[in-house]
Amino acid sequence: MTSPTQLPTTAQFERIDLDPTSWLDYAESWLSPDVADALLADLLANQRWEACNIVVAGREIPQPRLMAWAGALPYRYSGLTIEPRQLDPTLAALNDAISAVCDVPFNHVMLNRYRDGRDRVAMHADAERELGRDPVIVALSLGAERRFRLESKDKRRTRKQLQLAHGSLVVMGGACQHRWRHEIPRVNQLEAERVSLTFRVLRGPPGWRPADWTDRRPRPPQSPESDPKSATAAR
Ligand SMILES: O=C(O)CCC(=O)C(=O)O
Repeated sequence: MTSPTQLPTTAQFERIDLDPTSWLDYAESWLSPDVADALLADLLANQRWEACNIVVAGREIPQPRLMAWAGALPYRYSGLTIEPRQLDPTLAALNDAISAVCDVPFNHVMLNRYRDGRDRVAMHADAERELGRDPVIVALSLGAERRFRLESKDKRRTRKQLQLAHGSLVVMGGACQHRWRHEIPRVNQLEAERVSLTFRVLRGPPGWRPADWTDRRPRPPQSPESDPKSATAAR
């Protein structure tokens, strides 16, 4: 188990603005290489990694990666309801440290294991109602460096990308889940494994929704530097 005392409770973030309302914060070296190596070995050896199916266009297909879900509540996405396991001491220590770093009381962790470059996650947004409006979601990356690609949902389809380093944290914030999608694309000739842990605040069980939820996002406040065409296209 990774000792909680080895986990920093602050991080040096670089801010990457995606649009006037959506941003990423990236900390390339949140964990030292030694701590990141030990944590990766611990997670590979001690977590129960599951192959889960999702439903796409009415057909059940295997997800191209292994995963697990930890916290108190089940999570439902893409036709899959995944039952939770308890946060074990390693996951609880990480959850506490990353909650302190971001000043957000995370309560659930999704674990993804990309066995090699063929494993991936397709373009999607984590916009389930149970996460509430504008959820902050943080990913800790361990192991092989992989490309993180984002694409805006408006008709411009603006693209951004960054490489996620071993021991790094990336925070998706603001309207990121409502205005952008993200993916970890397949890469050729990569044999090394990668594990990512994404920390989320789940506000209720599957089907829960905030009292003020509407399926359309209110128009963002206009700022002098915002581009009016982009604000219109994003609605
Ligand atoms: O592996 C990652 O860094 C991203 C995972 C992801 O997109 C997700 O859990 O929603």
